[in-house]
Amino acid sequence: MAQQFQPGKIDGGLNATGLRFAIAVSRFNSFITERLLGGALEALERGGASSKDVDVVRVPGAFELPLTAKKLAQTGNYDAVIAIGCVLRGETAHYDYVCSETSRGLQLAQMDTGVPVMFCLLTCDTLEQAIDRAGLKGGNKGFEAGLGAIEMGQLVRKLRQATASVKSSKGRGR
Ligand code: INI
Repeated sequence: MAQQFQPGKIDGGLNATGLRFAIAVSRFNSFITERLLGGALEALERGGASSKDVDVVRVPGAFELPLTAKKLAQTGNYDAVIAIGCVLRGETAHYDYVCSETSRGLQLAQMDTGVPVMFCLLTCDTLEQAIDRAGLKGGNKGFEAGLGAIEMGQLVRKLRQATASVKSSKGRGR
């Protein structure tokens, strides 16, 4: 019985050929963010993306990532946007404001535009924690974000095609 039950499957896969990407990178804590950028670029290249289909935009700090990601998504030129930043806890509440507004803004950017925005924002208590996640013990979160951008870029393309074909079949029925 279970063998007969075969639901339809829509997934993105990890082939970046023909997809276009924008990467917004914060200059704040660039020691970390440049390593995350390297990881993201490696994932896109390994996936088969062409360098002419990838644009890198630098911004002052994490707080500037949401507006930049939204503007990039609104151009209609990209299948996915990757936002890269690193916030390190200091002695004041500044960290909390930057973390919460950046994450909220990045989610809004993808929900408002329908373009996937990868959340590659390290929010760490110490520099050591950040280093671990930028290519050491914890892997490279930029690489993971690159893979996520490929999968979501492909998935959204497929979902768009599925929506278009449902609309056109409804149109024929009228
Ligand atoms: N920006 C960061 O990307 N990381 C930080 O750790 C950080 N801290 O700690 O202050 C930070 N602040 C700058 C902020 O993102 C804005 O660029 C700035 O406030 C100007 O709007």
